[in-house]
This record gives sequence, C-alpha cells and structure tokens, in this order.
Amino acid sequence: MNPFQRLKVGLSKTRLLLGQGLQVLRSSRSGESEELLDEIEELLIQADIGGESARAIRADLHSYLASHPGADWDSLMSVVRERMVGILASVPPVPVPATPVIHPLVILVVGVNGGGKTTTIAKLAHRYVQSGQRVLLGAADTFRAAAVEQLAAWAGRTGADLLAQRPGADPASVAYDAVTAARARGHDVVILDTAGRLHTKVNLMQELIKIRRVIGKAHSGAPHEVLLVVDATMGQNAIAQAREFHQALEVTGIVVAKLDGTARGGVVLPLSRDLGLPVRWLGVGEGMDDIEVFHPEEFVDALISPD
Ligand SMILES: Nc1nc2c(ncn2[C@@H]2O[C@H](COP(=O)(O)OP(=O)(O)O)[C@@H](O)[C@H]2O)c(=O)[nH]1
Ligand SMILES: [Mg+2]
Repeated sequence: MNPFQRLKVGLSKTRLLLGQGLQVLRSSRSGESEELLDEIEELLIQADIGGESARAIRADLHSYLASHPGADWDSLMSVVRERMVGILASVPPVPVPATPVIHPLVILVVGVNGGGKTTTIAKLAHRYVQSGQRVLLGAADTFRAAAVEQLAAWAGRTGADLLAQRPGADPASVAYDAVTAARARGHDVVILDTAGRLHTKVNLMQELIKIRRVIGKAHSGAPHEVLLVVDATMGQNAIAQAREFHQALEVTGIVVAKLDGTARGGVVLPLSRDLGLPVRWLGVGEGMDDIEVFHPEEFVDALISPD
C-alpha cells in the first residue's frame, strides 16, 4: 500500500460516514437544493469538522449553486474539497525533513494521559531509525513504572536507544540527561516522552514548563519541536485540551492519533484552524508503521472519497 492508500484505510470510519454519506445524498438528490445543503452541513457536523467550517462550506455551495444552477455533483464536491483544503492550508505547513538539520534535534512530546504519546514516539523513532538516524528516547514520564517499561519496549523494537532513570525520578532531570547524553554520544534525534497526568500535587503544566526550560539549558534552542498528541476519538474535548497545552508550552505542531478509531476524523480541521497550529502527523493504528505525514489535499481526499 502506498501512503495515500494507508491513510484512506486509516480514515475508513470517517470516510464511511462522509464519503458514503455524500454518495447517498447524490443518488437521492431532489430538486430541493436547500434541503440538500442542510443534509451536507449535518453530515459535516457529524464528522466533527465544526459548526463554523460546516456553515462556511454550506455558504460556498449555496453561492456556487446560485451561479451554476445545473451544477453536477462532482463540481459540488470540488467546492467542498476546496474549502476544506483552504481551512487546513490557512495554517502555514511545516515540511518534515527526512534528515534533521539540527543535531541533535530535540522533540518534546506532550498530551493527556492515554492520548497516544508513547505510541507516537515509537512511530517517529521507527521512521528516523529507518532513515539511518541515531535516536535516543528519554523516559520523562517517570510517574508510573509501566510508562518507562512501555517506552523501553518500543526502544528495543525500533532500534532506538533509551535514557531512563528509576520510576519516580524528577522528569526534568531525565529530560536534561537525555539531551546531554545525546550531544555527548552523537545522536541525531532525541524524543522525550512525558506524563499526561500526575499522581502528585504537582501541576502538570508547571512540570512540563520546567522540562521545557531545563532542556533549553542542556542544548540551546531546544526543544526544537513541541509536539502535542491529540486523541481524535475525544472529539471537541480535544480542542479545549489542546488549547490549554498550547497556552502553557508554545506547541509547534499537532499529531492527531487514533484516527482509525473514529468516524469523527473531521476534528483535524477545527484543531488546526482554532489553534492556528500545523498538523504534522496522523496516527492511524497501534503499530509502528501506522503514522502518515499530514498533507491537507491528501487528507481531504482520503476523507471525502466515496470508495
Ligand atoms: N487504534 C489506535 N490506537 C492507538 C493509536 N495511538 C495510540 N493508540 C493506543 O492508545 C493507547 C494509549 O496510547 P499511549 O501511547 O500509551 O498513550 P500515552 O498515555 O499518551 O503515552 C494504547 O493502547 C495505544 O496502543 C492510534 O493511532 N490508533
Ligand atoms: Mg505514555
């Protein structure tokens, strides 16, 4: 399978709702265009693309139909596609270089508990290792022993190195050590795992801010990326959470995980638009190959294509 096909498979649930839903509307299309537009808007809202974007698409279709009274279905779908791509492309994309230009490139990964951080780190590590980079994973989620073990297992499977301390260690000190070790040992990429919920009274955001500050001392300019992993199955809640992380940590990019598990994959649009942040990666499964680079056109095509 090529990346686009894998993306389509990963987005199957949303595609079934949107792509096939739109096909059904096509075959039942009556003379009542207002009704048709209502139904398209409703479908888009069901897929979580957000009320504002759904209304904008409806308005585009409305004016298109006014100037092209006999418009065929394919041209209506082009109108939908164009607006969706426009929304996603309104946030300047950041190209993902095959080879890091900064050595070591330091990526801090944040997000709520269970959202998919550690799995995403494994997927990124796998990619970098496959392209010949030396990767070090830093186990700064020190609050649960299982979290360190999970990252260690992924390090073994992907061929990345691991820096961990005992469970309960200070996360900022693990992060500092990881970056320092990577510089000393010549790693190309450092990816830092973090906790999404703390069992102590320490405030999560304060802890993450501290990690961020401390790794800047270990390597100037670090972290070069702050990736926020968002669970697509959380729907609109994910947006509020993302905003909180972004306010505290100046997130540089979003990873939308678990898109394979939801029919509400449209949430990628409001996430990117409302936060003004580029989506970098899409998680479409639990395996280490189940990640795709985000491209607005490809994503939209995979989302609304009927087959
Ligand atoms: N279906 C699916 N499951 C995922 C994906 N990413 C993570 N998961 C699962 O979600 C659960 C939590 O993931 P984990 O990486 O441990 O989350 P963390 O607490 O943020 O580190 C695990 O069972 C993962 O296998 C994905 O893209 N698709
Ligand atoms: Mg984790």
